[in-house]
Amino acid sequence: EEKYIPRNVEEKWQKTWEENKTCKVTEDPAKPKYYLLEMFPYPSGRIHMGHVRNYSIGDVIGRFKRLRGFNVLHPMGWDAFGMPAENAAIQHKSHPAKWTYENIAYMRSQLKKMGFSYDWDRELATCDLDYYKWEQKMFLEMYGKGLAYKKTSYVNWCPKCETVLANEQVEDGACWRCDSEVTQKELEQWFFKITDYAEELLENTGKLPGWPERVLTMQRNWIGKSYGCEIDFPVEGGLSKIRVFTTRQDTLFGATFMSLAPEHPMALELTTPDRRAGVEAFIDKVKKTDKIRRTAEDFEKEGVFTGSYCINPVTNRKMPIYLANFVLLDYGTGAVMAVPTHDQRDFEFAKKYDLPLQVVIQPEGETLDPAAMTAAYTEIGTMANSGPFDGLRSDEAKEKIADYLAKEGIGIKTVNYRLRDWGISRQRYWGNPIPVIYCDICGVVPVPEKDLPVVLPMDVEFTGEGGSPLKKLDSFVNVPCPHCGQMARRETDTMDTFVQSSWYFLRYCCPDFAAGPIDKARAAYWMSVDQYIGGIEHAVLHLLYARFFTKALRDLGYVSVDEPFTNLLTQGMVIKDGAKMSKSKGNVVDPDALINRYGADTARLFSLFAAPPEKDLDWSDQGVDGSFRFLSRVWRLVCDLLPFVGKGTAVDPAALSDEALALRRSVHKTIRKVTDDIDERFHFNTAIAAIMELVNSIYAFEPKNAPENGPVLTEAIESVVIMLSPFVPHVAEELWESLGHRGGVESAGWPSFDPAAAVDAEFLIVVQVNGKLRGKLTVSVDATEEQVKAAAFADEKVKPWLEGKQLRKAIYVPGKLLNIVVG
Ligand code: ANZ
Ligand code: ZN
Repeated sequence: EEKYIPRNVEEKWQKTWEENKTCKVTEDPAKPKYYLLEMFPYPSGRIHMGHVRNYSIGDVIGRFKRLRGFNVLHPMGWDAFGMPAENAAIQHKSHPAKWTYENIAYMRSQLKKMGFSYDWDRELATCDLDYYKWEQKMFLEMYGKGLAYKKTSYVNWCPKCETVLANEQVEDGACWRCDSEVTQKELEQWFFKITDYAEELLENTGKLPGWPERVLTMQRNWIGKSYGCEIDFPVEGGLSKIRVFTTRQDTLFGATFMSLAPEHPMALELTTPDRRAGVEAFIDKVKKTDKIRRTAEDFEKEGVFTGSYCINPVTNRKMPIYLANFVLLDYGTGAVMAVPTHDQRDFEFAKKYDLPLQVVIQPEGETLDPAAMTAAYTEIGTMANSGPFDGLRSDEAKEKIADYLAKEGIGIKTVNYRLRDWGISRQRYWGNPIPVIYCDICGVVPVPEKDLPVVLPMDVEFTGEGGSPLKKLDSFVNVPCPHCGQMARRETDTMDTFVQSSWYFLRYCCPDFAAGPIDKARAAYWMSVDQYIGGIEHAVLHLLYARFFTKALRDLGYVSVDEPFTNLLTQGMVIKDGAKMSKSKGNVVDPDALINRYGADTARLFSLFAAPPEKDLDWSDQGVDGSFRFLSRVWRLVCDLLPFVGKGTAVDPAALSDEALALRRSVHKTIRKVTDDIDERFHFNTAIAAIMELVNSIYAFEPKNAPENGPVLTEAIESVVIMLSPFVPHVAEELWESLGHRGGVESAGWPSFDPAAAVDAEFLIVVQVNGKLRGKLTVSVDATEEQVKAAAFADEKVKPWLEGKQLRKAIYVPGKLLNIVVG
């Protein structure tokens, strides 16, 4: 063909790949495996540029590894349960299943148009019965091991939507969907005991060198391990004690009041009758505030006095007991010994309610006056007003005070984690039913394995009111107790969609396995994922849940690895006009339009060339155009070369002209650079730039029609085509075929780098001054006359003969001789 018409080329090759199942893989023990995974999309309706970028990055790696002889598992599927399907159903009077599967069909066709090298035989959607039924089985096994359990907890609740909201769905205290005021509601919820794995999850962050440090740090902070003490404070005039958790037992002598979470179980019993009304009103108010806001640094600290006191166990000082909005029930013990001189929140609180200040840590060479303090002193210093510990450095006193408390029976050393158990109950329809039944007689009864799966019924109504429609479906709710046969009620909550994304990478290993969720042998062959690619927004939740699930499934005997993802790449965003592409900003570029105008190869090339994967990609129409022009240029080059290439035999370096040697040198230097850039750094942009340069060198090379140059030109252009194939697979296949090959680029293998061919050739230049040999220079063959002269004038042996003389002329015989004439 004369002209590069992407549509023709792309349709042809996509059809060929589909028919031949080019990317289908099996567990071939003879080949090294490579498991490549990109985070699967939510089937929202259409793919966006973020997907194009994410999946193009993955596809380069996948195709590259295939060319290098790896058995590459590169699957794709759909994270298909979730809220938007339900909202769409309410809006369009449709069904979430219909909406979801239609979206999947369209988005699948879009991904196919991009030419991604997926093994489509392994495709799955998490809303497929054949997927979620296995999750129910695993849930029940986790329940059996105590890893899934039920407890009441406070949740964000929208009274209008009648549903629990995740913290991310609460915007300024209001429901993201209907804008009603969000309240806190006590609800029975199912939890996964991720806290059982807190220590291993934390420790293993040190064993993931292939993860970005930023993500590991975020996970460590999320797990939030603190070392400290639990200390008991006797309540004045009673038998009860208040237990606090502190990481700063060195400040114990400075604790002047007590702050409890408003939801603390002792709150009301500590409240004196005269204060009851005020305290109850305060508790009510705080319960309505979401926790993220409550703990924000700039959130106004507020509290209320209960009327009771406790006793500081080391100073015997009376401490008023307050309820404070910034103390959370579910961290530590829900009670804080307040040290206003050394904790900023306590300081602000004490100032507001005029509570006493006692300094117990003095800065180096200074004596703080509590009355003059404008902020808490939170650094290390010298202990003061602390009895036997005075004069010690505060960090050393920590250990000594902990020992002292233990000896006196006042406190114990503890470790505390910020990580909470994972609440998975959602009062929603479009999700995986939690397979339990509630019986008035037998209590919580797991659905017996023989009765699995609990099928999500299709015949429900979507009114948008009154919470989950499952609740109103009698045929679903009313079931006999599997234990005693009495009528009982089925759980109507479904699982958080993060549960499905916590093990989909395991199901990809064996998507057709009918005997259980995971075929151990096949999973053992593929796991762990060698390269995982996705957005940084999943740094904690998804990536932590998936790590937890892998460990839990390991302990249930399903997998043999400890960690799911060996290497993680977090790609940057796609931005346009300085902002993330989004509908609300109106700066969206639609992939379909791009493909129709330029073709998938251009879309891929641009998104790979414009920035390295981790960086944000700045959209540029000229950049897209440039990518298209480059591909056209390669196309033309191949057409131009067709008469001269493929005719000769192997390259014989001894028979080559200097120009041919130079071209060959460029070829092999480029192979080396592109290989390193792709394999080690994922610097696709610089790899592409190097290929572009090589294309320029081939254009410039002459004479193209000399028969002896055929082999070098063939090697050069074939290398270009193979090296381009991971980036722009369709056009590369087409050019490969037109160069006379059958069987696809992949069968060619990645070009190998010949170090000998890449070595810069050098010449020995003889330097004469006034006809006499005065020096010898070694210079690169590429050196210009100017460079040779400069080197000669700077040469230590030559220099003395030029000193104090007038330069008359310098005659250069390229590659041989420089004659300098001085007078
Ligand atoms: C006394 C103290 C004095 C504290 C001082 C700090 C500085 P991390 O490091 O995050 O674990 N705390 C304990 N439980 C709390 C709760 N449920 N809600 C809010 N705050 C709570 O934080 C531990 C510190 O956070 C503890 O140490 C406690 O305040 C507070 F100069 O105790 B500290
Ligand atoms: Zn029963």
